[in-house]
Amino acid sequence: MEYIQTVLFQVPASRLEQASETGGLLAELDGHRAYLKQQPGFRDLRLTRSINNEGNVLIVVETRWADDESLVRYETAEPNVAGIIRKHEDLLVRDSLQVLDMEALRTEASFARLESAEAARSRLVLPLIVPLGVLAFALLAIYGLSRIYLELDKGSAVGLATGVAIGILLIAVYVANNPRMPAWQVGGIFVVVIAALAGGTIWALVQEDEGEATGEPTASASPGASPAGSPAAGGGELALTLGDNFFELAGQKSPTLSVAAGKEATVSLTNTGIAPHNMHVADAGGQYPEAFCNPGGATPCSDPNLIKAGGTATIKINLGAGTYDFRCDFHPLEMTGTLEVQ
Ligand SMILES: [Cu+2]
Repeated sequence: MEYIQTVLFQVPASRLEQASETGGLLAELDGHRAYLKQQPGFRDLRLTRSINNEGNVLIVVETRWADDESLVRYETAEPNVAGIIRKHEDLLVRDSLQVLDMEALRTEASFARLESAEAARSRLVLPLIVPLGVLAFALLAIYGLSRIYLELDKGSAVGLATGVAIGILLIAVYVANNPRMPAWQVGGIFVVVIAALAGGTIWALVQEDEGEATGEPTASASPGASPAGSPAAGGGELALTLGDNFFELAGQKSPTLSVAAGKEATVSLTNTGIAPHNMHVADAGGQYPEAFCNPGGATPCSDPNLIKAGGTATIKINLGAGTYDFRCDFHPLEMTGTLEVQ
């Protein structure tokens, strides 16, 4: 820290010329510079003057020192500024001499140190925070969106995906047209997007939990509810399990299910897997007129036509005698079975 000695004194304007002449006070102070420069810890000498209200010239002599020992050593030995001025006391306004020792709180050098410390901090923190933030955002987006899509039926999922795509497009168009976006707008967009993602993810997780809670009792109840595997001759209830990715009837995968002809049979379905499934019966020619079936459509279809993980559904079958294929529309190649109507 810097130490400063400030010596103030006043000279009547009428005597200024006398002070300025060769060998005068001001000349002697100028000459003192050479001596000061040789003193340890000396940094700077400044002489300033101004005229005050009484018409006197106020002169300020400032010497700057690297430490207080240097200043004290200088002050306590001759020659020094105060001593030189006292020799010319007859020139001065009476009692106008003042000597102040001051300690600098802040100097340009210390400001520069403060700033560079701040800059170093931000140089260290920014390259860490930005990639970590982007990574966290990407993970949230991937995890959140996948959870949300799993909870939605097909139509809503397509709607949401379209909405997300349009949203990204709108933001991109806006940013392209406003290259100098203020920071609060950038931050605002991020906050809204992250809030929507987090909200959607929480909603999806809650839905999932509820699905599990309601799914479990039904899943354990269904095996007892019907004599699985036996033909429902009287149009009674049958139960079929939907796993990842197979139909199962009494421990048999890709099973053959039998129902009576010309009567409505209701088959209850339980999704014990993680993926969504459904059940879609082909027409007599082995064709699926709809790629994705609808209850009440051309051929029998589970209601709902998307059975979430842990969810249950029913399918009503009322067909003429014959053998029909059925499948899951989500996994049409691997997830199939045969329906015998007798
Ligand atoms: Cu499936």
